[in-house]
Amino acid sequence: MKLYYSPGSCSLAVHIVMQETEIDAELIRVDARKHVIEGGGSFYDVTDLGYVPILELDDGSTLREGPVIAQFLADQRPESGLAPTNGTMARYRLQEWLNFLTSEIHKGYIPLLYAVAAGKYVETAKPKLKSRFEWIDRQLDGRSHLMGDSFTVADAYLFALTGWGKATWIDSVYHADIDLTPLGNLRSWYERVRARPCVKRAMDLEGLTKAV
Ligand SMILES: N[C@@H](CCC(=O)N[C@@H](CS)C(=O)NCC(=O)O)C(=O)O
Repeated sequence: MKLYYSPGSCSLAVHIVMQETEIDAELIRVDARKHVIEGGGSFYDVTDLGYVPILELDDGSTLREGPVIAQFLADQRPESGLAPTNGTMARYRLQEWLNFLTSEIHKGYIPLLYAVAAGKYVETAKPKLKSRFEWIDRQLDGRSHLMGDSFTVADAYLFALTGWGKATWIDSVYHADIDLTPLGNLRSWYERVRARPCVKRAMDLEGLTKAV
């Protein structure tokens, strides 16, 4: 298998899941802005959509969309507990989180990340994204992870997306102008996830670890 990724982007979530499941895949770095594969080649030859993450399976076919790839990997190692069994209510709860993260948070960042081009739209997009993060912060009250006691692929996804915000406790590569500092539950959760050996390994491999 091959994972096409771009450091610190949403593909970090899939990379974390890969480390957690101990699934072996070749990591292929992509410049997601230029759509160029490290070492040469156009990323458009891999996917005409031009975005990471892309998982190439051993038969040469590709799977796209981060939340789907993450669930696919988790289902290869059900014993990891990273995703509840298919068909259970808990699985739909996980998908509820993943869909929320992909539509309300991931894509909510876009106008902030492209602030100059986005112009005034930022003024409405930013409070909405902030309020979504505040909502997540409330969900994390008294909970160690999004789904309850254990780490799932939804935590991996939120971890990657939180990394695009601003706070002293975040290892950011993208710096969207959204201050997550006041969100104490989010911070505790972030630090808990950040301390997982597999998360650390994925971050080290992507060169994201803060120098201390
Ligand atoms: N719907 C896709 C979106 C992936 C996505 O937005 N990837 C970004 C990095 S976070 C990217 O590669 N952008 C480059 C581009 O769209 O040209 C998913 O959820 O996996």
